[in-house]
Parts: sequence; structure tokens; C-alpha cells
Amino acid sequence: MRDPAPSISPLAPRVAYRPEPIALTPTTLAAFGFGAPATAVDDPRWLRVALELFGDRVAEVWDVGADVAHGREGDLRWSRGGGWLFAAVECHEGDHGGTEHAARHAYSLLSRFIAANPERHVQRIWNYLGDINDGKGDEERYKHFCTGRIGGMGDVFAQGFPAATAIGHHAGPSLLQVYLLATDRPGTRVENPRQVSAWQYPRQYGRTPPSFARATLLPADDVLAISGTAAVVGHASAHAGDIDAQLGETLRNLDALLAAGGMPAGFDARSPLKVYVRHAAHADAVRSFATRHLPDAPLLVLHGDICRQELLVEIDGWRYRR
Ligand code: 3EB
Repeated sequence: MRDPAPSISPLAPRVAYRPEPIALTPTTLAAFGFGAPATAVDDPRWLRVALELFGDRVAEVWDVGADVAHGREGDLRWSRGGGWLFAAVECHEGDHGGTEHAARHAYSLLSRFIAANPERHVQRIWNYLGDINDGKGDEERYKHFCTGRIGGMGDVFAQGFPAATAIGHHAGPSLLQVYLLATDRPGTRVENPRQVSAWQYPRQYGRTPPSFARATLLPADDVLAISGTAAVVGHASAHAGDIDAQLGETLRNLDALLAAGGMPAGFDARSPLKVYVRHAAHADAVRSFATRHLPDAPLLVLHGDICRQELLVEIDGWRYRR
């Protein structure tokens, strides 16, 4: 006789990069295109992130190996299956009275939706806004975003912040895109011993410190979801103006995060990564760094602004144990 279906948790979503166009299947939780539309896909699980790709047109696909339901509610779209939940909000700052209020709106919608669902443990969240470094000092748009984000987070984030990415796109100042991965069981937050936790950054970085964890170990401990990671040591930006030195420092931070999360060392074929590059002229430097130091990692290179003006590059992604 066959064993009954095991009651252990389903595996984390598998993340893959595939040439566009892609077909969404019944077990696709979410899929992402990048840059200007090539293919129109009318499905709540499909999101076109407003960042241009360097290189061939590739989509990112999350598969949960279980049937997925999906729908839309106003600015929010969602999907769920196998204990995992994807939710995304796209809105326009002009409809909400600016960056801070749009961020508060997006996070309020997401936190209210999450609180009403069994998949209420937010593990990972991505934020893309336009002209992220515009504005001086405390008036920088990223800093307004940070204030609106914490204002909209609500109780579902009170247990601890998820891992996150916040990057500037070049599709105009108005569009805000926020999407997340949540699950029905808690994960484990991981901080980087080389870095001050973001929520403890000193006042010089803004009134509202950024609310994110450096990484989360997803339930079942089989994958580390890695936040946007840059050349930040302690709380300071290192190697201003030097792309190669920032890449080296970023990789030291990533290695330290793997160790802190109890993951095997190194980034191999089980480590899909994304590199966000501020200046198009640095894309080649990123490629040659990756060829030398990350030869086996599936890699997307995207054109995006990092939330501190002096930072030229940031890397995020996943590290699967097996
Ligand atoms: C840093 O280490 C770089 O505001 O959600 C990285 C990842 C950064 C996420 C965020 C910001 C965020 O502070 C910036």
C-alpha cells in the first residue's frame, strides 16, 4: 500500500529564469517580465517589473508544485497554492498625494489582505519606485517611501520585518510596484553580522529607518531569501564611485549572509540572483565580475537605482540548500 500523503510542508517555490514568452501553468504562483512590454499576459499572476534588462529577454517564474488559485481586488492581485501566497499592488503616486501616501496605500492594502488569509507570514517583499534618489536630505523620495511603508505595514509585520528589495526604476516618477511572498508558517529572520540591522540605522539616513531583514530562511529551511545587498559595512556605504570594489564588498556581504543563515557556502546553479546596476556603462563590469566569481549562478542584470546615491550596485536572490 502507498504511504498516505505526507503532512510535511510543501517545498518552497522554485524560482527559474526562462526566455520570454513563457506559459503560466496551473502550478505557477507568479511570473515576472522586465522592462517595456513584449508580450501582454492577462493573468493576475503576471507582473511586468518596470526595470530594463541587460541582455536577452527573460522572465522569472515561481512554481509551487500545487494547484494555484488567483484573483484581483482593485489595485491588488493575488495568487495562492500549496501554502504559499503571492500578492502585488501597482498604483500611481499622483492618485494618493505623493510617494509617502502611495507607499502607505500599497502597504495598507497588502497588510489588510494578508491579515485575512491563512498565509499571513510575509517572507519577502520587493519595492520599485521611480526617481528614488530625487530630493535633498530628508526630502529624498526613498525616505518618503520608508515613512509611508512603515505607516502602512500594520500588525501583520509586527512579528518582524520580511527580507526586502527597494530599487528605483526609470519608468517615470509615478508608478509604485510592490509585491510579496507569504506563507502559512513562520520563517526565520537572518541578519548580517557585517552590517547594522537596517531598522537600527542612525538618524543620518533619514527620519524613518528602512524596515527590512537582511534575509529570511523560508519554512522547511531549504531556501534563503536574500534581500537587496550592497556595499554597506556597519551602516556606512563603502567604496563610493568604485564599481569593482563595491561588487567585491557586496559578495563578502552575501557570503556572510549564507553563513549566518546556515546555508552551504558559495552561489551555484541553486542560486538565482538579480543584479541591479545604476549606470548602464557598468553592465560589462558586472558581467565580468559574475563570470569570475559567480560562474554558475543564474543571473539577471537589471538597470535600476540603488536607494543611496553613492551605491552603484545591489544584488538579491535565493540560495537553495538542494
Ligand atoms: C542597504 O543595505 C541598501 O529599503 O527595503 C537594501 C534592501 C536597501 C532593501 C529597503 C534597502 C532596502 O541599506 C539598501
